[in-house]
Amino acid sequence: MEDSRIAAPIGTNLDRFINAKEQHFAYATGELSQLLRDIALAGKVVNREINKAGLINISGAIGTQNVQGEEQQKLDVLSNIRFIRALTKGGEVCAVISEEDEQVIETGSESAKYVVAIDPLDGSSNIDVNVSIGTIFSIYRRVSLVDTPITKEDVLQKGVEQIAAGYILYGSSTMLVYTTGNGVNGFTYEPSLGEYFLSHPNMKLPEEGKIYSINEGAYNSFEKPVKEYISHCRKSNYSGRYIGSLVADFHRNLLKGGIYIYPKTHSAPNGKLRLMYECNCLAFIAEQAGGTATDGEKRIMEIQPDELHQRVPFFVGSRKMVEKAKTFFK
Ligand code: P6P
Repeated sequence: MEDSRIAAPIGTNLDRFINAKEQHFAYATGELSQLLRDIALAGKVVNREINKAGLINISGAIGTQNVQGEEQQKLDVLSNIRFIRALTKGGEVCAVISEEDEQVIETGSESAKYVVAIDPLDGSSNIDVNVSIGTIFSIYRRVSLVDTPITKEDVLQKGVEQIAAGYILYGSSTMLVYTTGNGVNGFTYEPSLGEYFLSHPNMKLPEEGKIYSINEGAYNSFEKPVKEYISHCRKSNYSGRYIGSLVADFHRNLLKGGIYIYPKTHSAPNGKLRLMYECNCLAFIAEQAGGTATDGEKRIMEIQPDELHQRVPFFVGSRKMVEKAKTFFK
């Protein structure tokens, strides 16, 4: 239920909005607000580097692979450095799970109470072809006592334990969209002022839609229920829209209604997308905006992670579309 007291007028800057929200929640402390500011600031720096990528030699691959065995792009590594530095220097985070790092990054701030899971730059292979890309993040409260060593339980938490989640979309305009569990708000970045301004207050994911996003190139390796759902979409004259950049596809569906699917395939038997820093984050946003996220059978946010870079099949978007897709799995 959106708290009307914290509705803010379009044009409110991010800082003022965060302060206003903080004042309405007794339990909120300054640390979460400062952490959101730290993420937003790192996003400004990454945005600047992305926008000049074509001009200076930071495009393309660097000849190394990340823990996923994926070709690392220069901007992947740069973005990871920027976000890890911002999260470490901020002092509010005790541990970071990053797509770009095999192990948990302990910041050394054992007195900090937050854990962040982040994909610093998702879809980065699209950079060289000027397609929108994004940062995706989740924020958890640590489970163990402060000033004690980080535990496995601190970093492998279910999505329902998230206290905040969001993404930054580096597109035709750069947007920060996030939730702290009371609705979803979108901020558009104005580079000439270096500020994010509230442009999409109280975002709602339409419960029905006519867009389905899936890479049909892998059709032959889809499970039968997925093929049956695709047939349903085709018979319903839905539009196929697949940018190949998760944040861009998700954001369009959030605004217009639609479903994004990355199912199991022969090359990705558990799906391609990662639970901790892609699926849980967008599932939280989707649910807070009235949508749904599942692995085909279970609610994404109820899945207990057992490893940092765990992959899951992902169906997310308009509630009625996701529910319809689930009926084919029964
Ligand atoms: P495929 C990008 O690598 C990504 O993680 C998502 O942003 C995107 O939706 C998906 O993978 C594209 O994967 O296998 O369809 O090329």
